[in-house]
Amino acid sequence: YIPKDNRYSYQYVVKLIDRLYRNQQVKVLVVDDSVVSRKFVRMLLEHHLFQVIEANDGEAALAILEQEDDIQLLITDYNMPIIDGVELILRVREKYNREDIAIIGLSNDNDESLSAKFIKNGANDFLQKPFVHEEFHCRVLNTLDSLDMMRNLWSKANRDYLTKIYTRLYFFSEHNSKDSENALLSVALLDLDYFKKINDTHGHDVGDQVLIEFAQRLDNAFGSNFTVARFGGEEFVVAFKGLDDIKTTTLMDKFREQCEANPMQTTAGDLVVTFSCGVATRNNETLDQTLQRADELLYQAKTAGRNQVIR
Ligand code: GH3
Ligand code: MG
Ligand code: MG
Ligand code: MG
Repeated sequence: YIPKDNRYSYQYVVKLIDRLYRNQQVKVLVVDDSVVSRKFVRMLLEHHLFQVIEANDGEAALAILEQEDDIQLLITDYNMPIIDGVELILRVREKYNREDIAIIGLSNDNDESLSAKFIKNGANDFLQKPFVHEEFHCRVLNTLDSLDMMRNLWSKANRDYLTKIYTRLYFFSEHNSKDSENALLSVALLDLDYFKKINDTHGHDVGDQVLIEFAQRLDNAFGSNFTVARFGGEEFVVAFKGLDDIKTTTLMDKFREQCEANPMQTTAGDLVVTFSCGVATRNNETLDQTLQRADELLYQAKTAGRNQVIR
């Protein structure tokens, strides 16, 4: 697989070998109405160990995308019956962002504006047929590299580095959209009680252990049905979609009791950690305003003696 041509840099070859290992896990969907073209692209891809899936038209491609999870790259021809490659890309991009799937357009059409058309409508790259094999491989490699980079950046932005639960950014991107404005939503804002004392008494590292353990407990309790995020320092937030403040408070209070009853195991020994919580339901207002009200209730819970949930 290593190009014999010495014009390829050492770095390129290293990159190529590294990719060959990973390519075996990468699914590529090849869409072309011509069997010959499809088989040719398949052959090039399989030469680099990719998993290849074929579709002979746009509709079939859309159906495969529905069924197969995690197709990383879509390579599509332009001229096809019913829907052409550009139309296909438009439809794919309605559902899949650039961090979900990468797209390369192919065509032997002489239309000079075709590459711009493909790229403007959501393709990452375009190749004019016939092409040199090495160019095909270089472009596939570059496209997948940028997909990896994008996915990497997204997961860094969405997951908190210390606790691994969602970030505040993710929380807002999930629940701050216009179309979710009228849906029933309650938020619970949690703040650990006397957390500074844990840091001061046992050190920052033990404080970190508590944060990790607490985040894990919260995520285990609510993460599979609701959005659980770290809001900042030792503050956490849960979005209870479809629940009113009464149901939310009941759930949160049960969790509070469990927390109090189960000390956390740390390198400084078992520690009982409690939290205070404010619960508010969205009521014709922005998410910020709901959180503001939850924060006021949280403050009330603190002044009323901590270790309680107030709605
Ligand atoms: P209260 O019951 O009123 O909430 O008191 P508290 O001590 O929990 O509140 P305070 O806001 O005074 O302290 C929060 C502390 O959390 C201060 C900060 O140093 C610490 N903290 C914030 N982020 C981290 C972190 O990532 N790791 C550790 N170990 N500590 C953190
Ligand atoms: Mg065609
Ligand atoms: Mg705090
Ligand atoms: Mg606190």
